[in-house]
Amino acid sequence: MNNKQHRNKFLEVLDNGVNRFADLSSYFNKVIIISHNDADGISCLHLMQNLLYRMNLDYDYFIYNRSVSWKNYLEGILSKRNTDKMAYLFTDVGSNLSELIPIIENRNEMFFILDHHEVETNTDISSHPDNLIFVNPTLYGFDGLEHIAGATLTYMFAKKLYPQIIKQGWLAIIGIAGDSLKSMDKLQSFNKEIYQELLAEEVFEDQEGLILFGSMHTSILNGLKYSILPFIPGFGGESKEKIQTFLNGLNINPKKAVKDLDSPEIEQIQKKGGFESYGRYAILPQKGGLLSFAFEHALLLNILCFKNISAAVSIIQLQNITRYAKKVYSEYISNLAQNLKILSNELPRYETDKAIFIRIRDEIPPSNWSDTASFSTVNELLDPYKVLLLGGLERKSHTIKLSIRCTRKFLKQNDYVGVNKIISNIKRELGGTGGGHKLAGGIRLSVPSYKRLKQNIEQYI
Ligand SMILES: [Mn+2]
Repeated sequence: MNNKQHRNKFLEVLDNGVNRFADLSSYFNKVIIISHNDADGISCLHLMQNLLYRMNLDYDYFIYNRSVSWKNYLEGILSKRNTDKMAYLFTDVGSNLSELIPIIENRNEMFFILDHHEVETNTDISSHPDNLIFVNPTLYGFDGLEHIAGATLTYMFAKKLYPQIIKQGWLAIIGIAGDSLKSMDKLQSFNKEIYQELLAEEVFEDQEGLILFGSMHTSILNGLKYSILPFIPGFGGESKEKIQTFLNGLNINPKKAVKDLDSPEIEQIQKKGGFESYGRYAILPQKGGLLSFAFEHALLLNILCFKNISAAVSIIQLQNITRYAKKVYSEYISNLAQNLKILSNELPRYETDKAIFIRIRDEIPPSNWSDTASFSTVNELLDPYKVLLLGGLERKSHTIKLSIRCTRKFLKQNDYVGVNKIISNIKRELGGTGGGHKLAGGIRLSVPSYKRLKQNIEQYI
């Protein structure tokens, strides 16, 4: 693991993909885009739609949410005509090559896959079918989360075919903000390069200040209460009165917008509040309100992707948020802040050397377990050197549903044995269903299996 980055090799593969697409494009009757159901994926989709429109290509799109196998999913999408005059263009999805190659092999269409998710290990990359162009920077030592978002990759591809796509570069900024979960001064590699390139082109604005992601668009009072990155213990999910008293004590108007705070105020808030959160963030000046803040815009898309996918696909083109989206967003953010507070203060836990079990009864509704687990890990609310297993009894199936999360610190300390590996170890011994990625996944277990897991967790890590 941790390969040296083969930058030139990757750029060569990208160029080759671009050239193949350019050569064949006048021959294609139609291109079908398939993208991921998250902010990054929706940003990729719009970049591609823009590109194909400019190239005068007819196109259609589908969103893949990974709840079904590629075989079942593509059955409903692949055209019966099976003609080489069509192309499929995957963005931010498509690295499950052991599932996809057997399908692609039997087709006449061209398949272009631009993805930044890790490729399943048991696939032989050297023996791709001829009709597959596979561009994935993780094969050349880049990290899909830290170095290159799906939208960064898609933007790089599109720009080589149509340089004026730079005007749509704000879409890449949304993808980067949504996938990296960091302030923009911490970007690395291609994410950083593209960010700086687009900034120089004045496609968006970069600002510096107090970072309260999730609530950058609101007042400092709401910002402290509803910030989810960082989640600030002592403020997050606390009462308005408590936060108001704190701000009044500093002579800061609680209604002052987060973005309007001056340096002395920001310094005071951090010093007296006992936290540090200062950095850079991206603003999309052509949009208003919440949508003008790249992180919040991306988070809204992520939320809508689960609630109402067509609202997600359409809102990215709007200048202002709809009333419906605003309601969905504020409900989500206030629930999450509340749940993170409950998780850090109230829930009993069972800890071993390498794991933390948190059993939820009625404190947090099951639909929120997964995001609560994710953001508690991203914020390191618990020991980052332990894997988190959070969940409880799911009444309808009478099984224990667990969200499993770990940090990069944990991966480094444990020979890169991540959540997906732990889940397959558990399944082999204890049964159950589930899966995931290095940092996040989930499993359903019978109650007796869960008890055994709790007793012997170390042997699965
Ligand atoms: Mn992505």
